[in-house]
Amino acid sequence: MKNLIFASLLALITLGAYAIEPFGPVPAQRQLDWYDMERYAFIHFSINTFTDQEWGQGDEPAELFNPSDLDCRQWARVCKDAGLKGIIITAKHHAGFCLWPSKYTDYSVKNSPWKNGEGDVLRELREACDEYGLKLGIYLSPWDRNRADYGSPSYIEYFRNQLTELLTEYGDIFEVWFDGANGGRGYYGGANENRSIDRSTYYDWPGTVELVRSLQPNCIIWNEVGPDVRWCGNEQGSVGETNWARYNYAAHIPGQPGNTTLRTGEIEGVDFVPAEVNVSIRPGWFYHEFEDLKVKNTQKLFDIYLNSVGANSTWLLNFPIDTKGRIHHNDVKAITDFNKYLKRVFKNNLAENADVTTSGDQVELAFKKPVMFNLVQLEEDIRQGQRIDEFTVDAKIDGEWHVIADGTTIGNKRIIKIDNIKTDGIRVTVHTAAPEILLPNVSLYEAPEIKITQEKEKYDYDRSNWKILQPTAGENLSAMIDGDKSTMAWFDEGGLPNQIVIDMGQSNKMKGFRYLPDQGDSKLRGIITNYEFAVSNDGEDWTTVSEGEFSNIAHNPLWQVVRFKHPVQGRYIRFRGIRNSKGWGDFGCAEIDILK
Ligand code: FUL
Repeated sequence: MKNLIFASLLALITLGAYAIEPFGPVPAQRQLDWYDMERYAFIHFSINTFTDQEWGQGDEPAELFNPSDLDCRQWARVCKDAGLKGIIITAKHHAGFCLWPSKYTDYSVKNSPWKNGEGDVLRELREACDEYGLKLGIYLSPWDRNRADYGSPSYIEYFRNQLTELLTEYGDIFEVWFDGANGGRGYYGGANENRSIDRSTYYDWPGTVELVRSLQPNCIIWNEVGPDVRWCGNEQGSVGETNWARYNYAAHIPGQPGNTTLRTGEIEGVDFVPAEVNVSIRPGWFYHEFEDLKVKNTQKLFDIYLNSVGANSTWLLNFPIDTKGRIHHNDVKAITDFNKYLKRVFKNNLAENADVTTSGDQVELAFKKPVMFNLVQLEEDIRQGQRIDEFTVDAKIDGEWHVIADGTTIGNKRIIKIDNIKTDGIRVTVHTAAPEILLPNVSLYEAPEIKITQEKEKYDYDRSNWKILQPTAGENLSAMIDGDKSTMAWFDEGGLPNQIVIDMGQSNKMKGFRYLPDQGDSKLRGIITNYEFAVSNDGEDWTTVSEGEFSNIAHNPLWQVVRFKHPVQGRYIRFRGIRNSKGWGDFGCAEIDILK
């Protein structure tokens, strides 16, 4: 018979009173503090903001960094008003440009026209965060496309010197974010070549972890697989339905393709490494004017909330800073509307006045009069380990129990959305392998319906007469122009480079093109990262109008929009894939489109 302990709805019982033994790995205080933050902001701002890119190459001149009206206080005010508890800023993104005047490089704000090179974005943000009572965190990209020595040991020293600057000169830092991305090619001080590093050894992460611990022991270290917090495995805004904070930190290397444990954690894990959900309020991480109308709405943001905070994670929500140096007013409106909605949803805990009884592995709530709800919130006390591996929620309808929700893990907080239901009572049954059953706190809410206007995908030209001339063999070829984002064309004959050639049936003016990669769950099939785009009037003589890279497409497989320097005219288009995200030979295309 297991001991039964119920962290009561009515009285706050501290674990201390029960002397519960730890079960499995337990969180450090810094991780509990981090869970409590629930929602905090990411800020993407760098040289890329001024070049309209997601990833800079590292050779963009520092002179381009010139916000006309930078205002970190606006960022802090927006975040504070929206209930966000901190801000993590891209102090250095992959292009290597530094938002603070680092003494270890010239590639920083000190060589930009902004404030005549006297400015320091980190300093201004620190002050703004202090003024608004927000915590400050730092994103420092390990991959650096500017540095000539990237790939050799001296770069690690450079990286750690910069980290030391950031952790000693800008006050308390609540989280450091070491992005795992490495796309190979870069400027690298003029070498302009491909550089791959051995992810398991090159960065010597244990050394960097030790450095952070010695400088700021309370700082959370985010790296793809931990040690304090792990990535949730995608950039779309959700973690797995099963989500353990238990994880085997030492068994994983950042950047392993197809690492599904990022989403689920590991029941057998010996380390406490919860997942964090990072997602942008717009499709991209950096600001692009063409995304001004693509800001996520309340419905989308609420879904993400349920799949992050409501799924035993926290939510790191990105705001791209625009060229003025501000959060765009559309994004401000979106987060403000969402926060208002969230407040309405969680205003009344409908379980508050219920009669609560517990027995064995069950907690039962009886209502004085029937209660209508559509959200069930369960909270596990995780201080001595995350224990529950299965739960069921039943509702009493006409005197009989019916299952209304079930699942696996609960963790810090689990919120389950169900259809509206009116009932006299509910019961929650849990299972754990631990010797004591720690019943979860139970709350119920009713989320008001959100009116959504479905945005329809728009195509500038009618594509119904387009003829696919190449490839001639492959799967579902017409899917690339069928307007259905969920279907895709796929071919691999001959390997990459390989191409799509289309006859549009008439000569069109083109300002650019768009490519949508595979939208399937596996996100593995033929995602093109490097391309060439050419046009022709006769299908024989071709002019290349654009070539380049689709940055971050593997993790964020969105529409890739390419605008040509000048509009071009032609009847035939040729989209050539040079490389894909796996280094394999296949080519996938959910849609291909041109811009008028
Ligand atoms: C990714 C990066 O490559 C993106 O540019 C962005 O910073 C995102 C948060 O992480 O891996």
